[in-house]
Amino acid sequence: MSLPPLGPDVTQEFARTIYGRTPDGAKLGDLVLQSREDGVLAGTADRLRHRATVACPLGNLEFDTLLHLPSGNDPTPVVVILNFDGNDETLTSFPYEKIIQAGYAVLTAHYQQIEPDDPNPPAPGVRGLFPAETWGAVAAWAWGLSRLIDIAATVDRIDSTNVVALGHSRLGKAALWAGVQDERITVTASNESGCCGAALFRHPGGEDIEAITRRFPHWFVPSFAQYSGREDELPVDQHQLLASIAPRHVYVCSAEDDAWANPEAEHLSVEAARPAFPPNAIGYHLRPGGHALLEEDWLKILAFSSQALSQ
Ligand code: GTR
Repeated sequence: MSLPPLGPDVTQEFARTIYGRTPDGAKLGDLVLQSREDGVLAGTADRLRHRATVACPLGNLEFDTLLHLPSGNDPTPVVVILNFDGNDETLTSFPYEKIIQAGYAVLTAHYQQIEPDDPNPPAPGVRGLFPAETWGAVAAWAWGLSRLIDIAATVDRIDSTNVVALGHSRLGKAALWAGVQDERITVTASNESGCCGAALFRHPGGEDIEAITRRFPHWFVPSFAQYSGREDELPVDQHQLLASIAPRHVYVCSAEDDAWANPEAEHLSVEAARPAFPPNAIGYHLRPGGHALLEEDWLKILAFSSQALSQ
């Protein structure tokens, strides 16, 4: 396998070929508190729900956020993460108690409130609110992570200089693209992000460009599909995406039974990117089991992040 070399910044090349450019020019407008509850174990955290309005060039995007904030006066680092099934579902799927114990706030929103995951969406998402941009849904979700950081920056008890951007699977792809573009992200973490995430295109196995662009044409710029079956001709590969985040921190998670996300290609990508990073600034784990964001993944990501943030 011969990989394109690490070297000059190839962010523009990733934007042109795969994701599209994530535009600037949106401003957080209203952030309206909907409710405040005792969250997790009573007394250890607050749970706040907000309705956010972001002014975009062609109109407003509105979405709901859910924030878990450890009690106390000390500013805490924050994990920003888009979720798959709505904010309330995270109350059972995210290990909030352990996350709070580890000293992190978590700010989340439902990814489809940012951009529908649909090649022919019934109603447009944020991509319909910017004129004349060509960007795929992955780039739109990355935009959503950046808006969560804008929101986190308005909360006194959040240390918004210490931001972990995390995503699972398709949202892991979005977390990586956000990590490349938004320098406020201290640690970028992708969980089983696979093809167009952390995995090398040039290491065969799992999902490939033909499969991903056939099933999910809306995730990328339309011209990306021309590389179906022509992985070797792509001007970039994903170790360069990881390296574009350096010298900031990156953590990649794989699962042994998740062949579709090609754990070996994710690991090789991390190793190929490693020379771009300061010592210990890129981390990786491979755990047993299949495709899911488990408590074990969270805890390993947070352990890595705590070490990174203390440097
Ligand atoms: C799969 C897709 C992957 C991955 C996954 C997910 O169907 O082929 O690229 O993103 O969905 O998001 O769960």
